[in-house]
Amino acid sequence: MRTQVGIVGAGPAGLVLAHLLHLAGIESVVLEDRSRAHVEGRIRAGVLEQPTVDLLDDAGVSRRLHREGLVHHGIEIRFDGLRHRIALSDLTDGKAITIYGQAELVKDLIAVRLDSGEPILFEVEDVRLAGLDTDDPSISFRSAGRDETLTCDYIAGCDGFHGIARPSIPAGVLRTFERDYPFAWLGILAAVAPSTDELIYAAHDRGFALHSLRSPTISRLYLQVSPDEDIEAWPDDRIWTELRTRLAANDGWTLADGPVLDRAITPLRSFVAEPMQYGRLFLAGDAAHIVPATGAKGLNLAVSDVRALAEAIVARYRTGDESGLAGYTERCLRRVWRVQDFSWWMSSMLHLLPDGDGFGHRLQRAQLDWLVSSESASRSLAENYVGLPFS
Ligand code: FAS
Ligand code: PHB
Repeated sequence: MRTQVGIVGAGPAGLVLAHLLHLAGIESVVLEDRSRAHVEGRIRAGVLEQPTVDLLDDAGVSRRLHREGLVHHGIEIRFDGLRHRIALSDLTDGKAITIYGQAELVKDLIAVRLDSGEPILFEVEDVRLAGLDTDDPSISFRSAGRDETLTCDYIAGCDGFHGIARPSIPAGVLRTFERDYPFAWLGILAAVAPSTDELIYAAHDRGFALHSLRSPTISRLYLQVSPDEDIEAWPDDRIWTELRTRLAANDGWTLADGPVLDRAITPLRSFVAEPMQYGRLFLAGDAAHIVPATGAKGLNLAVSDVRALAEAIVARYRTGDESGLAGYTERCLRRVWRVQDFSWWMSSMLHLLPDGDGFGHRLQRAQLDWLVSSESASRSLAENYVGLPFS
């Protein structure tokens, strides 16, 4: 098999990249090791930044997103029983976020890929990369019981944090940066109408809680738990009781509960691998970096990476200009580290942290008080939350 760009992974990064290259007339093959049903069924992110929605509009894959997505113009920060709205759109000249489950976006992108007739192979096995520092890199894998080799000009490692692309880079090349947070998120999807029109981020003495949503009948909520928490220790009624406590407001607001459709505990971490490339291999999305979900950035950062990668690859094929490929890491890292800083700040401000003498807790309250009382502080959050313009 031969193609121009071999793409490992059919998550948001791989699928958006494949579509952007297709629109530019560049061939690619997408290799995914899970089944289509599994990939389309993974419950993960839910918030799309304005630049992400704009890119999906330009790429012609946003019709269902606009039909079913929920446009939000603000978020709420809740602490000490008080409710504070951050007016995102008022503070950012009309930018907004769109609530649209990652699983729905992946379904749309897979459908577009299949309609294009371009190859996407599911349930491939034993994917290995070779020749990354040559002009003829290749991907070997097994598909339908047959050993295959895909030769290509470039390889995009879009296979997530646990994929094989990043580990394929020889030892000593990468420098990695990591922070493991002393907490995780217990996330649920529940068949109950959301008790709020906009996201609620709550800082509580028992821990952080987040009320998000997916549709007028489906709610998405999260609880801060310890990193080694056992999900079996959290039956539905305990989850709802804890959410009710942490999200409580002093104006009589109530939280409706309902059947839990999906539940999972996700550790929170910050991770960056530099450089995001080696020879003809380019890393994008979670393969290169992880951010704590507090800032709702993981999926959006994956999209911004592949926008830059697609632009660089298209320039190379159209004009022979390889500067975009050479500058890929530097261009992506500017946004990666801005998003890391924002996500770390949101996480550190809102979560209950180990704090011997209460100094840290008082700093958190001072940050929250400043955030909700200063327009410039609120604007700073709003600009980062709706998504900074692509470079
Ligand atoms: P992905 O991990 O989405 O996709 C990688 C793909 O590569 C997967 O389909 C995988 O099956 C495939 N793959 C892996 N190894 C392979 C191999 N060897 N060969 C072929 N294919 C291979 N972000 C938010 O903004 N908000 C959230 O609430 C949020 N919640 C999350 C919950 C969980 C449990 C996880 C793990 C992540 C969450 N994220 C969240 C972050 C998440 O949305 C990622 O940022 C986003 O999926 C990144 O997309 P990709 O880089 O495409 O990686
Ligand atoms: C979600 O809806 O899944 C979501 C929203 C905001 C976050 C993280 C996750 O910060």
